[in-house]
Amino acid sequence: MIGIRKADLERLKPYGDTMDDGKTQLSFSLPVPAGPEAAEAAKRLVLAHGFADPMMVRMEAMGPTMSFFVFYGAMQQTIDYKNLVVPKAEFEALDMHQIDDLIEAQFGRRLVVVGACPGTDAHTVGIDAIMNMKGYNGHYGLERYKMVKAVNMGAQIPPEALVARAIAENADAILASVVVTQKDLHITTLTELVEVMEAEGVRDRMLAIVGGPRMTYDLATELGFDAGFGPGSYAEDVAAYVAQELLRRQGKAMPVRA
Ligand code: B12
Repeated sequence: MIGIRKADLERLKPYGDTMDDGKTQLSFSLPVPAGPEAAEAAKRLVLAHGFADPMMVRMEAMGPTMSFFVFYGAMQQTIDYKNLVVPKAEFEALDMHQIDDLIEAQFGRRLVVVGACPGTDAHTVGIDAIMNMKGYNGHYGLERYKMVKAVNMGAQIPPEALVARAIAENADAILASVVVTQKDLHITTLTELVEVMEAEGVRDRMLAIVGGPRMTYDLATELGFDAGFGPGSYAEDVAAYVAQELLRRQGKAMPVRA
């Protein structure tokens, strides 16, 4: 068991095998042949980045003109973890049964969510992980929830079609999944989605939520969404958020659980 003191949290740095050793693994390639000069250049680059005690643990030739390195070094910078403030979706974590019970007790009806990969994005695995019955990584998807009606429109859905379906279903929330971020394509698509919601007069009527591997809460809210979910999120995260956020908007507090 690692003893963490308050002072450690104010000056947090990576942990290798002892507190505060700062040990970090770095890997990179250089566009020069592997050899003593490449190794020295790599070491100096690691030092120049402020890592102490650079140790090369691997140098591999990647063809005649490229070299690949793995280094260990001791990071000198620290972060004040104790006073870190990170904007994020605020909700109490609940499991599927607790969420179903909460919805049944507080809303007395199924909540409706309509999801899709908007625009040209063809990556369905993320939205399926959240919505499909079988879910992902041992976490059931929204289709499995007794008190959620989950409509998954799939990939490459124009924002207009997604909003039209959400209106037709009288949805409580729109769930968008964006994976491709090349040339900021996701920004264009998500901005369009919010604009369509506003043009249809439904932006205030339903939650707008976006997820994806490069999505953050900050970026999502900056683009006009209510919340953003990144890698490692599961159906219960978004379902707990949706139910609790809708309750908050009705001026109701999250009931204290026994
Ligand atoms: C599978 C895959 C494909 C498949 C997709 C098949 C399918 N039906 O989905 C195919 C082959 C079609 C494909 C195509 C392309 N791909 Co691709 N693909 C991948 C790959 C290997 C895996 C993606 C994946 O399935 N991840 C698993 C899921 C579960 O993770 P996830 O999406 O992050 O979802 C989780 C969270 O983000 C979150 N989440 C996601 N969505 C949502 C939504 C909500 C509401 C919430 C709450 C949470 C949430 O919850 C999920 C579970 O925790 C990645 C590389 C990689 N290893 O990640 C490249 C990758 C995503 N692809 C990439 C690219 C470039 C493309 C193409 C443009 C390639 C090309 N030149 O044609 C095309 C794009 C086609 C298009 N129009 O979109 C790039 C994207 C780079 C970028 N940043 O823009 C990647 C990163 C590969 C790379 N390193 O270059 N791809």
